[in-house]
Amino acid sequence: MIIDRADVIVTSPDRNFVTLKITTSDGVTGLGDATLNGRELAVVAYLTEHVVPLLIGRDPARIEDTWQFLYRSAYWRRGPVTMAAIAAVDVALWDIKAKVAGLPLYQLLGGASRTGLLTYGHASGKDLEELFDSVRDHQEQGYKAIRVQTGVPGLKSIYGIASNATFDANNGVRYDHEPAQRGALPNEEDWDTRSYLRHVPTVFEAVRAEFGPEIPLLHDGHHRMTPIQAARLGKSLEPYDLFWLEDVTPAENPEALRLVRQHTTTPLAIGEIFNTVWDYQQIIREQLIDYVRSAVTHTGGITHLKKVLEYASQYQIKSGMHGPTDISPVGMAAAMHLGLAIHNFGIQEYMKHGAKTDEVFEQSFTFEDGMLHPGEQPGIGVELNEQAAAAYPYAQAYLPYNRLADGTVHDW
Ligand code: CS2
Ligand code: MG
Repeated sequence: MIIDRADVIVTSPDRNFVTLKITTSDGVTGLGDATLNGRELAVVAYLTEHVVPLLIGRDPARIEDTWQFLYRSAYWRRGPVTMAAIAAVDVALWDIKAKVAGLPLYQLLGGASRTGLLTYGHASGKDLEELFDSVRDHQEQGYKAIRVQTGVPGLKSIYGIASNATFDANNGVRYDHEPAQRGALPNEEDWDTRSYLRHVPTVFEAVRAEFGPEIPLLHDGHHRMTPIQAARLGKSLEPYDLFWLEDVTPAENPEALRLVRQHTTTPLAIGEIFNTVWDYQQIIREQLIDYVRSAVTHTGGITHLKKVLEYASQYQIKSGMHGPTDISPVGMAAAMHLGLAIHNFGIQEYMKHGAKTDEVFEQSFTFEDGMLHPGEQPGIGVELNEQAAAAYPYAQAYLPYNRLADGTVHDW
């Protein structure tokens, strides 16, 4: 059996997705997610022009060898585009190997280490009333853990608030916060860290008063604070016992987390914009994080993220895989198979996709009683309806960016 063909399929049901479909000479197919939000076409070009020609004729069973070949023969290593392209090939080959074995993928990764995957959903509101409604709505959907994002008085639009812009963009269907907005240019948003730092602790105080001490609560600082501001936020949120505080400060500077650790015991999650184990070496070795946030889609696939998580397990650091809507159902399924098999699973992010996306990606994974499960279908358990996909052509979309009151560009 050899790799006979590889197709790069771009579709935009509720948002843009890039999927690699590998087909073997025996007609077995495998899917891999290569969606890089707001830069989708860069990965399409990398795959189409530079990777697909190298795959034809290869033995699909040699996954590790193919990974090393694509990583080392490129000479130019790492980075979001390269590692999303390699991830798509990797997951598609694991999908094929599991189908050939007639087993759900998690069985090839060591079998199930748990009955299901604790999951968190995104509750948000520009004010407390809207936020409380959103928390209740997610609890009714079955979520046992809730990420809380809130509007900040004085700021027009802010990351993570579903009611901001997404309503109209989806024909009036309320849809979880979809950060990438369709259009020729990125939206500009405003930001002020001091008003945010004053406001967020009051919101968590109110949420705990309303919903009690047990429910696991998470918050995403979304890369916006300086190290000392991040330390202050972590400390001010300690009374509210967060499950984690995510991306408190831009991840490029691992030293920053030492200062944060000095001041707070609030658990820290980092890594959704990381692409390789080398991004994690220092912060894992120095015990500066508690959760690895990488997604399979952005970290070189199952082959590489499994190595990151095995390294993390030596430091009792757990997984907290990235699972927003810009990770396709293929990427989500891959994350679930890995999450079910590894020992150091922590929690899985899960933003539900829209109806059009569910039409394009036929999924066998389940979400019951707040737990995800990849299902028992051979492979990863997701198939692509190419006819439906063709009905939704690519639509340019960008993530927003921030400017401070004085016009300075700031982390979004
Ligand atoms: C976020 C994402 O879910 C999260 O934790 O950080 O929504 C992120 O903004 C998007 O994935 C960017 O594409
Ligand atoms: Mg995040």
